[in-house]
Amino acid sequence: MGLLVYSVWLLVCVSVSVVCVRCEVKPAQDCGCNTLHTHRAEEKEKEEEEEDGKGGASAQSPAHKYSERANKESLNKEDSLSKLVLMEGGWFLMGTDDPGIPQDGEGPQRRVWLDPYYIEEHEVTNLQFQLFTNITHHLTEAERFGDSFVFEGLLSEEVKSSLSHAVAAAPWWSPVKGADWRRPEGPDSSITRRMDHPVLHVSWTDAWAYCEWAGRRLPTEAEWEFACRGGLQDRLYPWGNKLMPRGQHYANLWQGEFPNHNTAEDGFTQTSPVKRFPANTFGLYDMVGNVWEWTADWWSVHHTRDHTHNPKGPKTGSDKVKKGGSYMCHKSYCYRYRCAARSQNTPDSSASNLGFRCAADLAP
Ligand SMILES: *[C@@H]1O[C@H](CO)[C@@H](O)[C@H](O)[C@H]1NC(C)=O
Ligand SMILES: [Ca+2]
Ligand SMILES: [Ca+2]
Repeated sequence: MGLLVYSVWLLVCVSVSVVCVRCEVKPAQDCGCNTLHTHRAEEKEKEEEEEDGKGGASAQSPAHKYSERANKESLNKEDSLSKLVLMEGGWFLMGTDDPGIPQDGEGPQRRVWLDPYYIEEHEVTNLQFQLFTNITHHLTEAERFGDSFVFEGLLSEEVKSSLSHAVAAAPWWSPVKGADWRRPEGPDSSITRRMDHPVLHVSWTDAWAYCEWAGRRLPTEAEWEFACRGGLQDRLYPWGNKLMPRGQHYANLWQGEFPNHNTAEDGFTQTSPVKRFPANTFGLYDMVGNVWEWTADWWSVHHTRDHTHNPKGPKTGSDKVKKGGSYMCHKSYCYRYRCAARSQNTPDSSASNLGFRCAADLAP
């Protein structure tokens, strides 16, 4: 049964209380990483109307309350933001002519020019996101919608027994009520001992809001991939072509048999603290593995060999590109922990293996 299930790809559309699942037969590798599509626009409109009636979220916090809270902040914004690493840009080869997963649009390999830019050295952490929400009162989409996708292997028996609908064709993903960035495995979980781990359950929109607050922005897919490659040409991983040089783990991935047995040979069954694995030669951590990372670009699988300057992806679309794979990726079903690999989700999707890092422009 389990094996059959891997060969099925699905599109999950969550609207008010209806879940529709569309299944198509696709290669086994395509399962698991990119299946969380949610269409929540209607819900959002409804909530916005309700909020308008109440006067909006920001109007609920008077100025004196804001400054009171600001004084108690254990960190200030400048100290909390990640170190930016300068990427010098120039020409590089994006994508690959030897795609691990051709239908993801990994190819063809093409020459891309990038102007210099900055990128954060690690994924945005729970601590950083907490400061952002403390100051801005930003409510994530998972909090607004009241649920988010959690990998079932991480759920307590109690939460599992309360699940109303598991996703039939990908039983390891469950929409869990009350799961959000503060409670990554649902209401009975917390991030207290994970403040230096990457924040989870943030939608593209949430990630965008954080970067904007930080005076930064999300990287384009090209910028993310340039950063991932660390100056190496035509290599699979940020450190080269060998997954485990000298027998060492270079990224937080899945070892064992997905989805039932994670040996955690790399030390982690779930996320790891950022910067726990070696940096690439650019000084960037966890570019592959740990959590998937949102990029600014809309998704398309159609690329040409044309040389491009600072490409920003399609003008519009329905899904955003995410890069790098996660602690749930194993070669058997999700060979996406490579720099050229890519996947997609709708901008309002959130899950227990998806986060982000910001980029920034050079001062003019
Ligand atoms: C956010 O606010 C809470 C409650 O006041 C506080 O305990 C926490 O330390 C703050 N977080 C940061 C990162 O400043
Ligand atoms: Ca691991
Ligand atoms: Ca990552």
